[in-house]
Amino acid sequence: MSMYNMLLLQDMVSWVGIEATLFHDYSMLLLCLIMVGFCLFMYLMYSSGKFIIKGYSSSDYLEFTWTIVPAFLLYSLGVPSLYLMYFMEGASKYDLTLKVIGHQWYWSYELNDLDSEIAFDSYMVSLGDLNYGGFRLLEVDNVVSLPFMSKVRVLVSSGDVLHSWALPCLGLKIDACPGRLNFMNVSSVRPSLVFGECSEICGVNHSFMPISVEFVSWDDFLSCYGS
Ligand SMILES: [Cu+2]
Repeated sequence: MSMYNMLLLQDMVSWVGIEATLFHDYSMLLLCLIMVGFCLFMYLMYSSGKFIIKGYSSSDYLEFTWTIVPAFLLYSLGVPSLYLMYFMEGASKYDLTLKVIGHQWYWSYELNDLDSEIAFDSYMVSLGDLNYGGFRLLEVDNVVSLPFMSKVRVLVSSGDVLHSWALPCLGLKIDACPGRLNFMNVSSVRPSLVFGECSEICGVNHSFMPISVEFVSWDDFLSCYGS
């Protein structure tokens, strides 16, 4: 989860998140190389006393270079970006479906694949009720349990206004639109407890409808929901 003085992304628990982090690191590396290369080029030109426009006008070689190099850089960014986009869409097969509905200002969840239908609301734990060591503005009264190393299809909608179900540790952000069903596949690679918040300004208590999901083994998941 996000901590004080954190500069980089959070530790990811899903393949999508890990791939997104790798793409972010790769893009930053490319950006730094371009910046360093440009500064070095300018310094060498300046220090060698050849900082003269005349020498570079009508240069076929220069025009060829400044066309090919940016094209190659864009290509090297575009290919992994497209790969990541299709990877996020995920597989069509899934083990479980979680339905998420945003309300002003809480989340309600439904699990319909078990023996009995599970439906519950998840409200933020207020500051006065927070246990010692609990995370302020992130703890909820009903944590969603999901099995790890499983493909969970998350269907997201809203009962009133726009919300967004976002869990940065999973590299996940799904808009909850009233009258519309958005979906994404969620899969955690390890047991974990992840936190998120509504990421679409939805009213006066927008900051007070956090999301908390724990990924447990199948046995713990089934015993948790009594199936
Ligand atoms: Cu909201």
